[in-house]
Amino acid sequence: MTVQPIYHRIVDLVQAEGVDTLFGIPDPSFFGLFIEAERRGMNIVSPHHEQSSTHTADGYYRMTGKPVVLCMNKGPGVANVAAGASFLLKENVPAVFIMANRQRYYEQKVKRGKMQYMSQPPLFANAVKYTGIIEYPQQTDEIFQEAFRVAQSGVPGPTYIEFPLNLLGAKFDLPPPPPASRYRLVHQRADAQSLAEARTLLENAKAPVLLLGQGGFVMRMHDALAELAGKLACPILNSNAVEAVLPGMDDRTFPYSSPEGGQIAAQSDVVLAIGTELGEPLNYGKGHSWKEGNDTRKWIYVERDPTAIGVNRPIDVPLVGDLRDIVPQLNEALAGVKRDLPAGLPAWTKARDAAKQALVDSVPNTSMPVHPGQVAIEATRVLPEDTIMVRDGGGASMWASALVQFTPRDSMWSSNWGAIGNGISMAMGAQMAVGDKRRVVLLTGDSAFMFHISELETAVRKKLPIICVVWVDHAWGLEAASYKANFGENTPTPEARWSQEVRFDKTAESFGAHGEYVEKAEDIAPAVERALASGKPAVIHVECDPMAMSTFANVPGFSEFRHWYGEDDDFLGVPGVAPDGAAGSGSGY
Ligand SMILES: Cc1ncc(C[n+]2csc(CCOP(=O)(O)OP(=O)(O)O)c2C)c(N)n1
Ligand SMILES: [Mg+2]
Repeated sequence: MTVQPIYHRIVDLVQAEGVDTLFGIPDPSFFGLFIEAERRGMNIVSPHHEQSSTHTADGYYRMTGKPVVLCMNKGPGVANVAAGASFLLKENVPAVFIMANRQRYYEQKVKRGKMQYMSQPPLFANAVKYTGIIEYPQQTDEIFQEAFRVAQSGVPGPTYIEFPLNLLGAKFDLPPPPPASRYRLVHQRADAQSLAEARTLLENAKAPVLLLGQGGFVMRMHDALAELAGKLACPILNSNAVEAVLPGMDDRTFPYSSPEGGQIAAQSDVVLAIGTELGEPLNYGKGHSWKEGNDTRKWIYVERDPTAIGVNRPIDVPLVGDLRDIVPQLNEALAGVKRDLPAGLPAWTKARDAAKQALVDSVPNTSMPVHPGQVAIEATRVLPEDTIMVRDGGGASMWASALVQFTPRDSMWSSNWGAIGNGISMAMGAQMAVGDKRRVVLLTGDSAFMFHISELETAVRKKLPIICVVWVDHAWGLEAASYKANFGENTPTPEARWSQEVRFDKTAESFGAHGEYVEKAEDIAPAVERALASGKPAVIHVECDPMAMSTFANVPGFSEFRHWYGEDDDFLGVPGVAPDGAAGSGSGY
């Protein structure tokens, strides 16, 4: 045993969880930690705003399935990350925040004017699953272990450790920390009886369906899930969180929010739901497309959190546990089950592909002004097949989703929180996770891109060659559309539009990234190819038709999007349809 300072002990504790990266801005509370972490070969990633580090951590998590650790500077730094903590809670990211603060002495100090001091935990009261303040050095191990335990139990989410300055001098003389399996549940398997019931239901099902959420992808279970889908020989419905398709499952995967997806849901008699919270956008598994047959349809639900069972809808067979354990269990339980793909599958696949082709054909292919749909088609047709897709923004993001020209194996966006502005940072996190093995594309609206545009410097510094395709209408386009939908075509649209002067290609170049400026549709693909070849972070500024970007007309998926807020006919999540003539009846958000 050797005497070690507290910050070495903290590195030991996070390494016991397999963490290899720390996110945060340097600060006296963390100097010793960062120096020791870097000495041990860990990656330290400093953002230009605390909030954006949560999005980078999120992107990294979604491509590794491993918990993330963020170190926040006392006072204003911690306060700046409050929005990011909410984001991680809503997006189910197991993040451990190490929040610096001044000495605990200040907590009860009555005198006014405390510089960089605030009682911090109340800021996070609704955003973290656990708060531990290290009052005494000997509590360090147990508080860290509890933070990792809670972050990764049940629905994953953020936890909060307060690390006051008075601890910096603490020294330890302890054996190395134990592996995670000694202090928390690292495997959570389903019970044998429920597995047997699941097998019976699936074996006897006439029209089973596999309903996939983002969880299976985040947990890197692509291959085991593909094996399961193969055994079940059934269609796969992707929740709205997912645009990725399991390897080899292209012919049988459908978005839930599509005509074919709706038909598949309606005719199904057994649903196996994995990695989804069965939330509003899935109409709780009982409204909208599920309505038909709801009384007799059986549900098998793989879910870590026992308190989620039966909440959004009744569940016939709960498989409570970690999908990383349960999917292999299901594969084993289904050994010997022989099923044939449904006879109707080719017709659905054909209809799905024909609808996409019809959508492609409906996009005006004029050279100028560039139609937003054209950006999606031209930018994504030249990307490598294994590109990771990140989406951000309003209308741009919807066009991108509907018209992407390759089949992503991994995709991400703020599907639960419905936030914008996280794109650049999230793309960087995804790129960090895959190194130089795969490329990451960010398909984004211009306003969303501006939130954390300073992170282009981080992308350059950390050598993260993300490709950012920016739909530029110099506007909050979807909000302009919403003004019109609510107040008529000729309505004023206060603050929906901003400067025509902005040039993202030049901004990119000023940060040392690759920049492209495009005004004509035929120039998009060559610009993306040059960006890929540059090997640098790249920004492709595409000037888009501002008219096409400020209307809901023809925005793909918009009519389905209106159903995303709960059960059928709900209006903004409130039971009941919109009152006649109510503001907002023209738009569902
Ligand atoms: C953090 C956050 N702020 C605001 C919104 C509401 N919002 C959704 S889309 C949108 C407009 C986005 O504009 P842009 O990124 O330029 O995309 P466009 O619609 O122009 O394609 C806004 C303000 C949100 N979802 N999240
Ligand atoms: Mg815009």
